[in-house]
Amino acid sequence: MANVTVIGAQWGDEGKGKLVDWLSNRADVVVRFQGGHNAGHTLVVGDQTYKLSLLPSGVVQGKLSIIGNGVVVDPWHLLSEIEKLGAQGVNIGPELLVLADNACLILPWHRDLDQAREAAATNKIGTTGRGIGPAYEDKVGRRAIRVADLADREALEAKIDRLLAHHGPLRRGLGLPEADGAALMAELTEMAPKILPFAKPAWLMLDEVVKAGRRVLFEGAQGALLDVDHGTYPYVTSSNTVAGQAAAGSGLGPKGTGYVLGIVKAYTTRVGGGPFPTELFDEVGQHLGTVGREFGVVTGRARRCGWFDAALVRQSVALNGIHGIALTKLDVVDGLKTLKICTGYQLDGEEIGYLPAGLKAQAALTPVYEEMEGWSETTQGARSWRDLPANAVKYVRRIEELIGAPVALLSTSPQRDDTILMR
Ligand code: 2SA
Ligand code: MG
Repeated sequence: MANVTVIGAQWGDEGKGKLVDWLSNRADVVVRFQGGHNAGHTLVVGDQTYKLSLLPSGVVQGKLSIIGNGVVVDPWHLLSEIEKLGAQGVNIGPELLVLADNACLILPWHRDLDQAREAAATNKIGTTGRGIGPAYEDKVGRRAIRVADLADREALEAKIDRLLAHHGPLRRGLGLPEADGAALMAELTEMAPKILPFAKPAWLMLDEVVKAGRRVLFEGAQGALLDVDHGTYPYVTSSNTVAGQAAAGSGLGPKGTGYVLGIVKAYTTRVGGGPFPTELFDEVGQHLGTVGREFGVVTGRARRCGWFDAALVRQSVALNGIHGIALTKLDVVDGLKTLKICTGYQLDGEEIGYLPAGLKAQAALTPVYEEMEGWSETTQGARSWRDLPANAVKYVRRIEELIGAPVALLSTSPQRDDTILMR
């Protein structure tokens, strides 16, 4: 299969950026299909570190990069990210970057709502505060401003009126200052000429690209357990993050999404609120957070850490139709005496092998663990299977068995070349 879809198989931050960068070599086009600048993808190439939130990771390798219709786009953020990468020597013009003309915009009003709601909430989602949820609400509510509207003053004016009618009362309810439609219009008019050169029918370009036999890499953001349908709702992001969204969020049909590569961290993390059955509050959890440098790329928040949850990843393998996984950050568990893997949960005296949908049930789960012996050698930077300690090999093999998917790639450091091709 020529095309590859890369998705996070846990709660995000599995190391997708690095793998997408590595796979970009073999692709002609890289496509983002959901989320927005809530994503944080870190790429380390030699002595350069690139932190991307909205741009597809393929831009760093000079690959044609598409921001698909499924993405919510903060155009001001996009321009600043382009500028930041320019300063690092990566020049991004309309020949390299395509923005779907039917993608919806994130406006400053969305960010205001997101942040004010989080501040007021008792059960906080722990969003990135970037306006993602409110922007998707307006999309589904058929009120959103889309990229193509930027070329149409009349459409913009009508949409701003429509948005004002909706946002006015919401803002008042949250004690936010009155929304200023004229100011928004002025900001949009000023920004439009900088964004419009990137705007194209992305679905048509993709259709042509695929017909010409070129290879597409789909870059997922967040993770399957943050999916608005399949994740730990309501502690989720507001988009579908599962592999199926690659088709709808890009405009290429389902047959185009190709090989589904799930990115899986050798332990579990999540940032923000919500259930996390294998979360650790002891020194092992601290070890994972410190050694794994588990801090949000976008917000700098410390991520919650815990043992590998095979039940959760097994669920993800099913939800995404995962063909194989890339296992990342194995070196972070180097040196731990004992490793625990969660194989299922105890709920009301019964064992279940999946995360149930009910909030109460999710909170009441007790993980069932299997213990394995750790290893003292370092696996960091290993470039061959043979370099791994026997117990590390056992750990990886056991993970494969429990999740029901093969490990296709093993990533042994953030560096591009520290990647072992397993099969
Ligand atoms: P939002 O902002 O509405 O999407 O937040 C809703 C939930 O989704 C989670 N979320 C994420 N989880 C992990 N990584 C993400 N990206 C950044 C990163 C996050 C950061 O790579 O580190 O810097 O904090 C991401 N984006 C959204 C979020 O924590 C909420 O639980
Ligand atoms: Mg991330």
